[in-house]
Amino acid sequence: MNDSFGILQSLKRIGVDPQNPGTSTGSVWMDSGESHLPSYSPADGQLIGKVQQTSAETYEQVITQAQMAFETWRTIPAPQRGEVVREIGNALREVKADLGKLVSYEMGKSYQEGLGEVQEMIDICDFAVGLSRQLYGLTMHSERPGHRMYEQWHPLGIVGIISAFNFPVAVWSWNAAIAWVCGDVCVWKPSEKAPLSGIACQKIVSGIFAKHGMPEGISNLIVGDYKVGEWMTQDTRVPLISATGSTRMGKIVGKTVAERLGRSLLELGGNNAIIITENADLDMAIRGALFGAVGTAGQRCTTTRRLIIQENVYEEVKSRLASAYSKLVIGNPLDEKNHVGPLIDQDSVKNYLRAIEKVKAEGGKAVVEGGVLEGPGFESGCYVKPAIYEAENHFEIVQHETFAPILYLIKYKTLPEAIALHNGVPQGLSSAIMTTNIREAEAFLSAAGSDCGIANVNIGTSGAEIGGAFGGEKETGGGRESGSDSWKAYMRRQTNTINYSTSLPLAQGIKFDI
Ligand code: UN1
Repeated sequence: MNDSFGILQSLKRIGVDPQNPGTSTGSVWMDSGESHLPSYSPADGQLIGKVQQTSAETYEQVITQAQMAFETWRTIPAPQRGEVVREIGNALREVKADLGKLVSYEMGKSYQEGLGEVQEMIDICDFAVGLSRQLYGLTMHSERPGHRMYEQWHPLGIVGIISAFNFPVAVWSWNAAIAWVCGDVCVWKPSEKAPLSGIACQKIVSGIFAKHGMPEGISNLIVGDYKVGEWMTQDTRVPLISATGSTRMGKIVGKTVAERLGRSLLELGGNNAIIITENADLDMAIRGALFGAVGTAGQRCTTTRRLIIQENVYEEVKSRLASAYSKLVIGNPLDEKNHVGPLIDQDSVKNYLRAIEKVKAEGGKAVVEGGVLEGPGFESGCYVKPAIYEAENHFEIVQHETFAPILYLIKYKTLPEAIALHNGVPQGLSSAIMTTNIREAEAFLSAAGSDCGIANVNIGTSGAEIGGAFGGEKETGGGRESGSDSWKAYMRRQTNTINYSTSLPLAQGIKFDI
């Protein structure tokens, strides 16, 4: 391959071979006998490498090893588990440039965003290290004399992680770093659209576990399509499935896991909006909307898809956005002069084109017309123009998440109307209001305001920090990952009552004398 950006060197430094097994319990990589999944870069259409898919048999071996590893890992004090995660964070610091480049090349986001994604991994490791000394339970006052009551949090077991192509490494790390300090072991199925990034992470962490003399099976990798995912979602030996992806996928995963009364943590589609009021600082509003809508080529679950704009500033916002869009440079994501890279693949380009056709058929008007780019530099066929359409919130296409840089402009008169439009979609991930008016800001954040899991003031919808709980309501699935007390999803709670008296009084004052 033509390697002007030094990808081969980066792969080599991380230890990723162009032809890799995809099934691993850590240092051990298994030959499954299955076919290889090719990974093409959307940046230039070239084949980066191939990853062998997991077979039913090697899946069994992974789960058996993970169960065994759990028996050891859960007995290691949490702060010592944190120590291992600290070193994982340090290893990531060392490979940040190489891993960031691989993510950028395999997935198509800009190199800056690739680095940002690895930074999120480092940050969550730091967070998890601190957390390893803070897995607090409450103490309660027993109603009985001579009794003590408290709760403690125990590890769950195997955590199955299904991640999406758009954050091919960070979302795994939000789950894995937290799960590990909690005493769980992880089985990760990375997106089949970015399997090499998964291989790279497994190579990076397995060395650290081995160095600490930890058993094989604390970090496991399986590769394949939905069928491989299904083995995990149906498997009662996997008490928690954390899945990130489309709402369609989440409904299937949620149902399958619920049928066996397992737990699922779902982080699904968003249809995120920014309300721009007449009191907004428009410089900030334009900047926030621009990055929110075109960053990662519109392929974040937190991407800004709708702008709900007060009528007095509508025309100004529209024309300033159009002028900002005209300055966007689209091209190879590894070239730092470019702002916008490609979509993940040609199917995604088709979805983008279908959405544009649809919004126009429903009466939408182009402010910045979309289209597919052709010619030198765009050979992969995955580069599209970020587009803007004036639309109405009830349009069928506006109600859907299209994973592409398409922004819809919607006009409003009053704030209650704006909030109703804002909440009038099936998804509920991220949201923002741009205003310098404290009444408007607080109304948006109130119980009667945004119905999303994330609600911001004067910043865009994307780019959440790892310290907060990440996730959303309604069709976004309800799960929370990453910061705050999200760790509780990865543990089981146990209430303990201890009688240190010499009698056995019953609760609720019940007498049972014989
Ligand atoms: C995702 O798109 O699945 O808030 C995650 C953000 C990033 C994470 C996005 N920190 O945009």
